[in-house]
Amino acid sequence: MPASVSVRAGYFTVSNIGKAEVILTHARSPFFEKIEIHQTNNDAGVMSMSALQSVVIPVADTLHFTPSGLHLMMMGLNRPLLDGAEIPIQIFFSNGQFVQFNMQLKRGYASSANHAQSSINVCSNPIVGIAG
Ligand SMILES: [Cu+2]
Repeated sequence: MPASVSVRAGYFTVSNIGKAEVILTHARSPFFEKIEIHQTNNDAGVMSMSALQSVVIPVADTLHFTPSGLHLMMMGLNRPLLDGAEIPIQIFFSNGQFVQFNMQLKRGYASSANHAQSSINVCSNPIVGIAG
């Protein structure tokens, strides 16, 4: 498997269903060496992306990780995966809480030019809630 195929983009939706703001700080999966939180930027049609240290989720707000915005950059896939495979992932918050869920590997979910490597296989949209 070529190295370039070991990078995936991860998409999901998370809602703050609690009474206090929460701050998403990082994500982990046993299937990947490293996961970063990325933001896709569209500067007059020029696409780029930047890594974020954290993302604030206000009370009652919902954060959408999508191909055109926030996404997880999942690097260093350490095992072969087939379409439809369940990928366990944990997302962590600054208050010590974390949420665990599975993402499903999907093929052909169009991605931005910056993520050409990840357009082969990416993850679909589990919806999770966090109580602040
Ligand atoms: Cu990225």
